[in-house]
Amino acid sequence: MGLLKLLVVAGLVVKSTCSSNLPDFCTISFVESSFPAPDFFQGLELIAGSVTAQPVTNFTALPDSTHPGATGRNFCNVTFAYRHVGRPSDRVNLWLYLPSPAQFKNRFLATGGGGLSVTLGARGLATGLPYGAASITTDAGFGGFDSDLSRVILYGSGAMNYDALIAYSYRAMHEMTVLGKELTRKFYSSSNLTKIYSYFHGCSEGGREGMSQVQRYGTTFDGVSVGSPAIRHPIFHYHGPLAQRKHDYYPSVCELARITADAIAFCDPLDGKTDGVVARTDLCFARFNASSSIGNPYNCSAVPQLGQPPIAGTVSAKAAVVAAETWRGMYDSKNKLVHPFYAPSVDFSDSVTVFNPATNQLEPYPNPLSPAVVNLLIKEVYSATLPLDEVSPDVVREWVNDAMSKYMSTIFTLWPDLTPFKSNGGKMIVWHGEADAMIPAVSSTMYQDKIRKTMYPGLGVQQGYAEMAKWNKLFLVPGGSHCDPGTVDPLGVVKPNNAAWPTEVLKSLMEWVEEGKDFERLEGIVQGGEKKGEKEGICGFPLRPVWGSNTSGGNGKGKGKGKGKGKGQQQDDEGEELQCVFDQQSFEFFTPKLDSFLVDAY
Ligand SMILES: *[C@@H]1O[C@H](CO)[C@@H](O)[C@H](O)[C@H]1NC(C)=O
Ligand SMILES: *[C@@H]1O[C@H](CO)[C@@H](O)[C@H](O)[C@H]1NC(C)=O
Ligand SMILES: *[C@@H]1O[C@H](CO)[C@@H](O)[C@H](O)[C@H]1NC(C)=O
Ligand SMILES: *[C@@H]1O[C@H](CO)[C@@H](O)[C@H](O)[C@H]1NC(C)=O
Ligand SMILES: *[C@@H]1O[C@H](CO)[C@@H](O)[C@H](O)[C@H]1NC(C)=O
Ligand SMILES: *[C@@H]1O[C@H](CO)[C@@H](O)[C@H](O)[C@H]1NC(C)=O
Ligand SMILES: [Ca+2]
Repeated sequence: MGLLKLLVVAGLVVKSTCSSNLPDFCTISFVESSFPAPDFFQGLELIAGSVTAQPVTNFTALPDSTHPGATGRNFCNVTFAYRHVGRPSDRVNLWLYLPSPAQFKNRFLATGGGGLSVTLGARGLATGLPYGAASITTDAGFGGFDSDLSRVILYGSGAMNYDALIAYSYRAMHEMTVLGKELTRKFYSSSNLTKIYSYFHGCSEGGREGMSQVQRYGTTFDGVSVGSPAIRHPIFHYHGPLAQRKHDYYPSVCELARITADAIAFCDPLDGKTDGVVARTDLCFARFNASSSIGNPYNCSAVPQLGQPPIAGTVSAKAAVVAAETWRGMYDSKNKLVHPFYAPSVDFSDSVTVFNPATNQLEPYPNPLSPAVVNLLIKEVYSATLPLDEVSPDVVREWVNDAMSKYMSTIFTLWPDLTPFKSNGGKMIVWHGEADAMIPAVSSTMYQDKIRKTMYPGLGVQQGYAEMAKWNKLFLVPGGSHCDPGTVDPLGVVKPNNAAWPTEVLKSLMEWVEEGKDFERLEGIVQGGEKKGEKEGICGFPLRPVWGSNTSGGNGKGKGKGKGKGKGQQQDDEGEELQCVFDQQSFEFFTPKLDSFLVDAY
């Protein structure tokens, strides 16, 4: 705390010696004069003549899922490139938005990518604008900001480009951050005493990139915001298609959507508040039985992107079996868990089927990321196809085993000792939509628990988490989907979400880092319904949400322990309070053992 205070005080000595007129300093020569010294980062050399710099004025950053947007932004739009010594054809492009001195708030923001890309380009850079942060992104040397790992990972089938692999895994982010921080300091002629706070923000693959830095370079960031991290890369999306094949039934997305709707209707009130949001997927998993959907009607218009004609019918017993099998998680032939599960209230967007007009039948359609990752990283071949016939849970287990032995030190981002980050005073907020259909929320809870067990072995569960929350907090966002509060399901229906979403996670992080403003619940903004726009807290794991006293009748004052025995649905009453409670069964639900693996795989 003392150190933090000191840094905050130092941060007040904001002094800029350069002109505050944007066109005056947003020039190629001024940017070149702000370059890190040639020996600043050994092994890297800036590419002469690579700089571009253009002043941008009165720019509007549109609101995005994790920032509120901003108007009237003035910044210098800069790109430049560097190469690794000894690799003359190498070119890594960096791209920065450097706010005008008047708008710069002594903040640096590294941004991450998504899918197989390490950059979101302009969309990611805009994240820094509302916060007066110099923001930066890299193409990792993959050939431009619209390229990705799939274009460079293999020199040819069987010949892996390990430089690209390592760049993607962690190294490109690190180089970008170190160079970007120094350039930022020099660009604003900041004195050595001025604290420039350093942040990371990213979701999915971007979240993994942030985690890779926390695990490896504990002193580069003061604050890190990690959303739905893809830390178990390569991730596999085969549980849905395999469940369908096992029962030889390929339900339409329409039939599956009906089951999801039934699950949400059933599970919504279990959290004590009937608002269309399932805040307790653990209770939903334990109690909803897909059989209860059998016979319920569905009727959907065409889904052109899946080639599907209009379809109507009633939920079949086979569809119910397939749904239950999908939710169960992936089990191997010895009935051991290979892949974590999804809750019934999470939509089936990772389990869609496509209509084949040639056979007039629905067919399984694994998420294309799976064959891509398996072909490139496991089989090391350039191929777009991977027949589902070649896949089974036992095969998936062996892929994970192979991938672990091959990539544990690169793309698997699971190192559980974060002591250097903690010791350096780093703060981390991890957020994960509880209804994420791409990467199950349980992936983040399992990793969080691994950190807890590693770093606080002597403490009990709740005490361990309480200690860890001083620098590392995980929030499961009720109803939240993958990096986004709302979802568009495979039917093209935008799902309303009446829950809070952490739109301003960076604001919470910056206040925590810069002002020492600690918090238990992450501030979210209600996205829909009557309370749209209002602030609402999100519980920190392992505590779980319960609304009000959750007793029958639902008119309680909301002061109970959330253990009420009443039954029946409860309406959302004014005055019903959110409580965050520890629940042993819920905790166990979120920390399963993937016992298909002899090594502690997850
Ligand atoms: C800035 O942009 C807004 C709309 O985007 C416009 O209304 C305003 O006039 C602009 N201001 C200046 C100084 O150009
Ligand atoms: C920033 O510069 C890049 C590269 O020159 C360009 O593609 C992009 O359009 C610029 N962005 C803005 C907001 O001017
Ligand atoms: C700031 O730090 C750099 C590198 O340590 C040093 O070369 C420089 O003299 C310092 N400047 C001031 C004003 O202290
Ligand atoms: C679900 O309900 C069906 C029909 O009532 C029943 O046969 C089955 O055992 C139930 N499954 C579970 C897991 O309770
Ligand atoms: C499905 O919905 C359409 C449009 O609302 C309607 O015309 C049609 O009769 C419905 N089909 C069935 C089988 O209910
Ligand atoms: C809320 O009450 C219902 C009905 O008694 C119960 O089934 C459910 O478990 C309760 N939820 C919590 C979180 O305690
Ligand atoms: Ca609810």
